[in-house]
Amino acid sequence: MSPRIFGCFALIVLAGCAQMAADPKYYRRVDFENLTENRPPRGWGVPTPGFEFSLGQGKAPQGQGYARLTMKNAGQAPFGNFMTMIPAKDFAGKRVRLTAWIRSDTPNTYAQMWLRVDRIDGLRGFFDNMQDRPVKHSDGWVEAVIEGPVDTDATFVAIGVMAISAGDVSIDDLRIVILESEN
Ligand SMILES: [Ca+2]
Repeated sequence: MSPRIFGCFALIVLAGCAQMAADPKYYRRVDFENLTENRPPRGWGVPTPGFEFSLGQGKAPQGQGYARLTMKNAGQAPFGNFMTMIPAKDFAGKRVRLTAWIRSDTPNTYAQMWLRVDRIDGLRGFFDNMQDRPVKHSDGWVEAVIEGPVDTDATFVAIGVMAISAGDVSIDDLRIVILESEN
């Protein structure tokens, strides 16, 4: 994804993350329960041509609802992305842990969660996109975890889930926990 797309998306997201369900254990949580429209929760988006967001209902890792990132038009992008950007001011200088249930719904498609720390002046902080441990179709639902440091000069923490190699993935119960500083 180009920096320009990320930049535009940040403007959309600034006010949006408050819509994630309140839970004292989590800084943010989105569990896809009690949603009725096939569009991303407020503050989230699918900025990838050829991919769409929809709601799944039924047997889910958490509750009855989950999210689906679905490829509608093949060949428009090498991967699809469901993502948001969270202002980092509340937890700069600490560690963050992102957890979610993810599943590849299509053979030869990988589901990969990711987290990227953006710093001032375009500098890049911690980044993990599960390149070394993609979730395969045969794995079923997998609880993915990414944990890393948030720099003291961090501006945003971008998080998301990708469908790699043109296919569909499902997502449920994204949770963010802020951990104490390493120091
Ligand atoms: Ca759920």
